[in-house]
Amino acid sequence: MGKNSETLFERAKKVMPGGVNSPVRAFKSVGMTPRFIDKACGNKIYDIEGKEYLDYVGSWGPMILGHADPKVIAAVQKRVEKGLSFGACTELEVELAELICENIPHVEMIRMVNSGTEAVMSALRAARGYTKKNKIIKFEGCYHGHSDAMLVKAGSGAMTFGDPDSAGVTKGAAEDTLLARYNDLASVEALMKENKEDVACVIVEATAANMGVVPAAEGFLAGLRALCDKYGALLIFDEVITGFRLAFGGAAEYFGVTPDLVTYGKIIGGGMPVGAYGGRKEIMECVSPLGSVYQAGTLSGNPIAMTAGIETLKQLLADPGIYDRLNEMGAYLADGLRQSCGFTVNNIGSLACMFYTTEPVTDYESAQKSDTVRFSHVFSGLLDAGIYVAPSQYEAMFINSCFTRSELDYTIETYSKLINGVK
Ligand code: KE4
Repeated sequence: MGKNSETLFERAKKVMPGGVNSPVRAFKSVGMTPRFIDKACGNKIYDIEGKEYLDYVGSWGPMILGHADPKVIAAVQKRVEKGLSFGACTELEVELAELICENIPHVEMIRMVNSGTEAVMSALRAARGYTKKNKIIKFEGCYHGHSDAMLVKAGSGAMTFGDPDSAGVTKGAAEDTLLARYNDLASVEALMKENKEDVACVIVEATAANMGVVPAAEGFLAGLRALCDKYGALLIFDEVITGFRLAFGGAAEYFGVTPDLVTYGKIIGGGMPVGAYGGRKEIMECVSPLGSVYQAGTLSGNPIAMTAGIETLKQLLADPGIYDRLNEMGAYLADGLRQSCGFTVNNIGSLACMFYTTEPVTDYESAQKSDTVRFSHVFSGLLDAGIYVAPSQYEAMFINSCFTRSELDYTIETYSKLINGVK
């Protein structure tokens, strides 16, 4: 019998928890068998049976240039001939760090790691080490990877599976994590007043994209900046999704608000495992071996991953118009879906998300008003029509630079048929 997603998934479930290496991929919230992907090119992915899909996941954000970008592939192919990993210093990690520090003013120094989770975990440790304070403020529905302190009312998969607090996270690991409401500055100030001067930092997705897409409201980020200055806390922008996507300088550039620290992932690696954290020099200088905040990684700064990241960021820097094009496509798709389907569609830049509610969605609570059963029906119909979106309501649609207007129109028409047809 030929290989197909069903047989592969049965094999996978025998040897990996839930048959996957990351929960959201299991298609559990839509009650379907996940598609096993064989290859991808541009904005298309192909499953193991050769079916083609328009890809609005793009590996959850990294593939802003499209899959298998020829220049990225060529650079990686050339580099692998020199060896895969040395566990030693290389010129490539310096080049990627310089590319970022020279083009993003608020990143004076940066440390490469291997995932967004590691970037966030390390940035929080640096913030606590630098400020000598303990409490962290995060926002309900925001997801910052799976380090213990962040798995409290997290978004993304945690929200999808309805277990906002993960098993295995001890009370001690979570008790210094304080929860505020997204887009609600009063909820932040209340926590800061309650915890006196013990708040090390506020960490925020500068546009939430793990409870579906929920842009920062007017003045929200500037308000966080002011509160952090008032109470002596650091402001951390988690730009794992928004970094190099909303603008080269990410949400910080897009909104014009300067964080003290920033975390990156996804696009910085061009599809290879890379995360990073960086920011003000005086803070980053507290990181080992210079300072007392320990953090390390065998494959951090891996030469192949650095190569993919360098080539990706170089193309973004060489084509600043890409952001206008991406943002225009995002707005076009969102307007088309809004007008033809009548549901709430949030959009910022090349991120979009339809919620199956007609109410505004501005935070964790309102995001949960979406009819996820309706979501599942439409998801299944989209897949049949060759359109691959995230298998969860609480994710984003990612548009990459390879999309065409006619593909966006096809997507809008398909959504409209599925929704208007299923009324
Ligand atoms: P990773 O450890 O998955 O590289 O990054 C964690 C992370 C941190 N911060 C933000 C804002 C993120 O969105 C993420 C990870 N994003 C999810 C998608 N919502 C990754 C997909 C998955 O978990 O499989």
